[in-house]
Amino acid sequence: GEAVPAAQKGSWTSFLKSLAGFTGDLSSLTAPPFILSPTSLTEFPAYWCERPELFAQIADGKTEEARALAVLRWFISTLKGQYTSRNESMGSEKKPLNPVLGELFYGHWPEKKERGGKTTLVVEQVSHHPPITAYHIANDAKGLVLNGHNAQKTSFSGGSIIVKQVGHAILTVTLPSGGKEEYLITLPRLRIDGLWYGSPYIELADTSYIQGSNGWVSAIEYKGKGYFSGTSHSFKATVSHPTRSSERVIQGTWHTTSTDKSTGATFHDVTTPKEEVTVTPVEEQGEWESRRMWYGVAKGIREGDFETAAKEKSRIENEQRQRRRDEAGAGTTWALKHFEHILNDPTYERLADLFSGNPATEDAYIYLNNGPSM
Ligand code: 0T9
Repeated sequence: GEAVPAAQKGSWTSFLKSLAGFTGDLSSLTAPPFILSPTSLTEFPAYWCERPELFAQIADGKTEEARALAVLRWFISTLKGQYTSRNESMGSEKKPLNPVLGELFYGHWPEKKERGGKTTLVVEQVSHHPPITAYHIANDAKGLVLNGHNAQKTSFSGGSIIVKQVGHAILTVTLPSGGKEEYLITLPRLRIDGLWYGSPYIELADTSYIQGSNGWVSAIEYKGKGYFSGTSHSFKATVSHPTRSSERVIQGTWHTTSTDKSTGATFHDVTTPKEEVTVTPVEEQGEWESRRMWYGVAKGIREGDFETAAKEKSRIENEQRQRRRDEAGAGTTWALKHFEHILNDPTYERLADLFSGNPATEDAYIYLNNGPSM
């Protein structure tokens, strides 16, 4: 394909061949330089809050229904960033840097009147094999906390990479009355297409759910070209409550706009600019912070100096291997810094039960409330 530099065609073809019949941890496969991204997966949870106003507005909903709709609006509005922003910034989907165990990413969105207060982000890589990323996002002034973790199960089918997202997020809303609402957010399935031509892009598939403790549930169905509206990135969400006879239907494309079918009003609109997370300059970061840790690799990738990038990457990986050997020798294990791993999440269980969510239980990473002051 045209997107593949002539000198890398052979290695791209062998990469695609190694994908066929592959199941497991894709991040560990060696890919040709042109497809490498200088950004680590620990940065991805920032996509949850690049429209901090929409996040803050969840707390302003006066009724349970209004809040459930605000949660859905914020969620849908994150999808463009989560799944198309590499295409916009780098020309196609790219292979992110594979985080090391203990890697950290901190950031915030500054305080503004429209969002009540500042929004903070704490991310930690809590597992390397398989890669698992835990995150905590909070807007304290608004009483909003999003806590979640992410892993992927990948397979290859019909020329595409199929990614099942493992993990979930819980959004907790503390109301001015002191009451508490929780929302369980499950994640869509991904298909990575365009591989043959060396210009991968993501399409979403199947259904994801947002189940509120107040009974409101959104089922979001994703379709690509040729369904609902005939265009890619289409979705149809139904918002319902067990005691209501009618349901609300929202339909549109998640990377542009959607309409509330019951009122005809625009439901979400992400054609306006988003706001990237604010991060401490790399020179002031600690050695476990993502941009500092990967500085040399990222610089090499950005400048086309792949020899330096590869050398720096080997140095980081060897250091990690040595650390694991030392731990094995001393009979110790790596201690997480900001999260505690629990094997069964009672909040997940309670909320998944309300919509027959599958599986019945999941593990989770509980935030230890010890992030840096930002
Ligand atoms: C959570 C998101 C996730 C992470 C990425 C599949 C993928 C790693 C996981 C699911 C975020 O909230 C949303 C967006 C993009 C997802 C990535 C896209 C991708 O390609 C990678 C995988 C591991 C690869 O790097 C595949 C090889 C590559 C050559 C294809 C571009």
